[in-house]
Amino acid sequence: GLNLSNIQGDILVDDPAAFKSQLGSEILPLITPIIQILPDAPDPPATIVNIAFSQKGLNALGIQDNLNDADFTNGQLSNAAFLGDQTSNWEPAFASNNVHGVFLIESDTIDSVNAKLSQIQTISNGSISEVYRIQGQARPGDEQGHEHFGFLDGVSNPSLRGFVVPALPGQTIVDPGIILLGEEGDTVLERPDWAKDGSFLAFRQLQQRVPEFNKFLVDNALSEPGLSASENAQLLGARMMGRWKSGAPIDLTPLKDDPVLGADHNRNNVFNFTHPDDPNFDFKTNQSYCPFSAHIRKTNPRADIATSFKQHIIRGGIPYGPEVTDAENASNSSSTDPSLERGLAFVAYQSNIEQGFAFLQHSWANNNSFHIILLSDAPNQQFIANYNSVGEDPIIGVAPNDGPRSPAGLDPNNQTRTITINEDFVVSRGGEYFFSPSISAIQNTLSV
Ligand code: N7H
Repeated sequence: GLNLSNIQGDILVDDPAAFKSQLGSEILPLITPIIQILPDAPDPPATIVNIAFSQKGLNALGIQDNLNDADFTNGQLSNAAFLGDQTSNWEPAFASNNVHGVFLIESDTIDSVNAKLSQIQTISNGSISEVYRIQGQARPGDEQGHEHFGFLDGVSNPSLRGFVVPALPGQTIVDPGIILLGEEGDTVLERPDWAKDGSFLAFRQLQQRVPEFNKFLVDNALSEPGLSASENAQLLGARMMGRWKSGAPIDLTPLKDDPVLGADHNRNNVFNFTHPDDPNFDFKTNQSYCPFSAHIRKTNPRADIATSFKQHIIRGGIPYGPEVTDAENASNSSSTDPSLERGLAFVAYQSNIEQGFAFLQHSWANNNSFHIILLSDAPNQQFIANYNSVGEDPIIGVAPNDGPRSPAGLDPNNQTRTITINEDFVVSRGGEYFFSPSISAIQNTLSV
């Protein structure tokens, strides 16, 4: 399946007894196990239905067990300040902190998604109510698979050791317990038995201000000799991201895009920023290939950390909202019309939210100095260099008090220069933390 359309329906459980019995009988056969939902899964079904519950939702179902994840237990609203969010931008459904669960429905067409949704509505017969819905949609034509800024997404995700399919060249292999609870490598030992093979789903509605992003690239175009003004604007965007729009990593092709490389899954992750073949290249100081602040280097520092690390997530988001309109393009600004909001319906799976999504956002993306962050459980896992004043992630980073961001290293010819970014290109509209259970947990625990 291609799973180009997607609906996320956030629900409230109004009649727990009725819902639990429907969950165990008619809803259960519709649910796709989490292992088949992970992006690398070999044979995803044509229509995927995932169900996940917030802590409030587990409480509503009468589940007393503690899953031992403080971020999950407290909910995403309590984590908002830590993540750098302005809760004034949050969707009321998330800001009111009363979502019990979420259905994620994905398929090739919106018609099949809607058909599955009405099937669930018929089954539930009023036992649950929908409090919020986001409709994801792949972008049209050649932009399919690309997010709203125009970059190919879903290029790099870790693979689970011993699970799913063999890793691709350059793909990070992690212990399955980094993503699935109760598996080898889960850093939290006390989990209820039924939680095994479930995963925490961090959902975020991330608005993207596309005309503003494009204008920023033009206004701050780099000055690489031999490139046109528009190529220099694209170069800036690629250095902010760490990849070109095609997905080609700038660490392998620093000055121009290479769409063949971008599309080649056997090559597009074969890099780790170190360039061992070049004896004159010191990756601890030289940002000529990839800035330390680039989005993909901030969120997955690869060889910048001397040993393997646990701060990994599996992403499975999809764009939402319409294409940029001519009027928005002409004015270089996003419309305030809510029906024209666009962005990424961001989904990250991990077994430990504080070590996964929240760590990447808070301690790496939002952190001005990408250095000597002792990774919680292993004091020897340090960054090998002191990357001082690297600046925030230019895509998703948030500076203190939402002030200007100042990533360094974006200009390959003047690597200590910082480029000030006075506005946010990505605005968090909030979200929630959910637990996506295994099929047997639904069958034997959540529905009884
Ligand atoms: Fe990012 N983008 O399209 O601009 N991201 N991201 N992300 N991101 C990645 O490697 C994007 C966000 C990660 O292993 C690519 O698949 C956008 C958050 C991680 O090399 C692109 C938004 C967090 C990786 C984007 C957004 C992350 C990654 C390259 C918000 C975590 C893999 C394609 C609207 C806190 C890094 C790819 C690696 C890659 C974009 C959000 C994390 C193009 C638009 C909130 C771990």
